Amino acid sequence: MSASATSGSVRQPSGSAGSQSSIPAITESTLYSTTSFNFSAGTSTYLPLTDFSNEQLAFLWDQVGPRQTAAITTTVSPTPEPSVFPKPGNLHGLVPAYLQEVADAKLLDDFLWGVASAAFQVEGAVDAEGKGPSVWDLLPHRWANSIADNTTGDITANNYYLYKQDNARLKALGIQSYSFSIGWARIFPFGRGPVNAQGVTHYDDLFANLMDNDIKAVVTLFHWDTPLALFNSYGAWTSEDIVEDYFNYAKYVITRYDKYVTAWYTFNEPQYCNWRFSTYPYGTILPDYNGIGVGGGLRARFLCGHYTLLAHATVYKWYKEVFGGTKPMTHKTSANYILPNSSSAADAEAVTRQYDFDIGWFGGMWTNGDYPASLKSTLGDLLPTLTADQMALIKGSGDFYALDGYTANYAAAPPNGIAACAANRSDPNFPECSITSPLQPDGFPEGPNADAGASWLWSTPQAIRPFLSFITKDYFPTVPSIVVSEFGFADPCEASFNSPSQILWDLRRADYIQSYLDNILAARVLDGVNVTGAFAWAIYDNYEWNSGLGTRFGLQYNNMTSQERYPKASMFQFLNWFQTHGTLGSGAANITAPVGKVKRESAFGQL
Ligand code: PNW
Repeated sequence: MSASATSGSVRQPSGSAGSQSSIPAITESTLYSTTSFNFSAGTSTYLPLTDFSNEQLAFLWDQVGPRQTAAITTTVSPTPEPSVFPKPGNLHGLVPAYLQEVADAKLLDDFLWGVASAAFQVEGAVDAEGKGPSVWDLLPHRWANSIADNTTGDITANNYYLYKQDNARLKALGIQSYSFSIGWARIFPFGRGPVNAQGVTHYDDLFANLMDNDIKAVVTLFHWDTPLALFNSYGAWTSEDIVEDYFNYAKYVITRYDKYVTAWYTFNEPQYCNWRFSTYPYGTILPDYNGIGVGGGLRARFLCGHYTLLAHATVYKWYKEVFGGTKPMTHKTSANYILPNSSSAADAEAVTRQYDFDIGWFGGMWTNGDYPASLKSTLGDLLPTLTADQMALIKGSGDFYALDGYTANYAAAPPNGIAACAANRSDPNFPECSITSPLQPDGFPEGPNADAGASWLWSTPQAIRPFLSFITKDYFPTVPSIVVSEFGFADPCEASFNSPSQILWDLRRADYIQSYLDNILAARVLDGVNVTGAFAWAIYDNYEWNSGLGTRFGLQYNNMTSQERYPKASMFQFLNWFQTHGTLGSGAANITAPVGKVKRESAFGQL
C-alpha cells in the first residue's frame, strides 16, 4: 500500500489567512494518527485470508445481504413415486424418429447417459449448514440489474433438502446416471481453511442415496461457484493462488468420494472465463486485483483461463500419479459447430479462429499442451506464457473429451479483414476476429430460436453429427472418445405460462432431443465416432445464471412455489429414445444398467 502517514500536519480552514483570521486554528489530538487513503492503490496488495471464524463467515454473508429461506429447511424423506406418469397420448404422440438409417441401431454397453444439473442452479439453501457464499450468491443480490428477472438463487429448486425425492424420481423414470456438481463453499466456506462438517455430511448422504437408487454419479468439481472469500482476498481466478486452493479442495472431494463416482469433471466449461468471469463488477462490487481494472475484460479473461487450465492439469496429474485414480477424468468444454458463411478463404480462416478461441484455448491436453498459435500471435502479452513444464503438465491431462454442444453458428471474416482486426486491440471483433451469426448465408435462421433468456441458442440438432466427427478426427485426432456432457433447449416464453397444461407439451425441446440423439447415434454407427455418452440439460427447471428463474431448460417442470416436479413431453421423448436404442432395447424402466451398476461398498469414513 502506498498510503502516507501525515500525523501532526494540520491544514487550516479555508479563508483563514494566518494571524488575521478570527477563526481559531485547528489543533490535532496527539491520540490519533491520520493517513491519506487511496482505495485504488490498495488493490495491488492481497487481503490476508487467515481468519476462519464464525464472525468472518457472518461478515461474508453481510456482504451478500439479506437472503431468502425456503418453506422446507430440513431433509425430506421421499414418498413413493408413481409407477406410471402422465405422458403424451394419442392426439399428439412423441416426435417421430428423424434418421431411418439408425432406426434399428443399438447403443453399446458402455454408453453413459442421463440428466445434468449444477450445485448453484438447483441446490438453494444458500447459507444453510455452514456454507460460505460463492460469488454467485453475491451477484444477484448486489449487482443491480445483472439478472434478467431480478431473482436470486437463494432457494431455486431446493434440491439441498429434496434430493432424496429427486433421486427417487430419477430411478422411477429409469435414468441411468446423474451429472451434478459439488459446491466448493459448502465444503470450504472460505475456499480454504477448515472443512465444514455439515456440508460434507450432506454430500455423503447424497452419494449414498444415489448409490442406493442404482444411479451412477458423474461429478463436476467446479461449476462457476467460486468462494467469495477468494475474490475478496486475491481476485480468485486472476491470481495463481487459486491453483493451490482449488487443488486442496479437489483433493479433499476426490479422496472422499472417488469410489462412488463413475466419471470426474474438474471444471464445467472453462470458457466461463470469457462470458462470465471476465465481465464481473471488478473495481466496484469486487476488488480489482492483479491489474484487472474496472469491469474486467481481456486481461481477466486470459488470466482466468490460464489458472483454470493449470488447476485442472494439477488435479489430473495428482489423481493419476499420486492418488492412483482409475476413473475417467477431464473437463467439460463449451463449443458449438461453426460453418463458414461463404466459400471464401477469409471465412474459412474465420471458422478456424473461432474454433481456436472456443476449444483450442483449453485443448492443450490433446496437443502439445500449449495455446494455439493464433491465440499467441493475436493476444501477445494478454496471454500468459506457458513454460515447458506447464505444457508437459497440461499435455495428456484428460481421458476423454466432454462436449457441452448446444447449437451452431455461421462465421464470417470481419469487413476490415482478419489481419487488421487481429492487430488492433480496440477493434470491436478483437480477439477472435470472426463474426458469428445464427443466420444461414441466404438469411434464413438456422433453426427455431430458444427463449429470449438464451438468445445464443438455436435448435440445430443436425449439427452435432458433423461436429463430433470434426472434433475427434480433424481438430483433435488424439481424442479417444467423446461424451456429449450437456445438450438441451429452452422453449420460448415457457416461464410466462402458469399451468402444467400449457407447459408440459414442450414441442421444441422434444423435437430437439429426438433429432439430437438420432444424430449422435448416426455419428457412432455410421460415421465411426467413438461417442460414449449423452447428458440432457437439465434434470428440471432451475436458475439460469443471468437469466434467473425466468429461462427454463428442464426436462421436468418445477413449480417453484410447491417444489413439485412434473416430467415434460421432452422427458418422455428422451426416455423413449433410450428404450428404443438402449442395450436391452426393451420398454422396461431401468434399461441400461448392465455396465457399472454401482453399489455402495462401505460406509463413509470419518471427517
Ligand atoms: C451451460 N453458449 O452453459 C452451463 O453448463 C449450464 O450451467 C447452463 O445452465 C446451460 O449451459 C444452459 O445455458 C452454456 O453460448 C452457456 O454456447 C452458453 C453456451 C453454452 C453453454
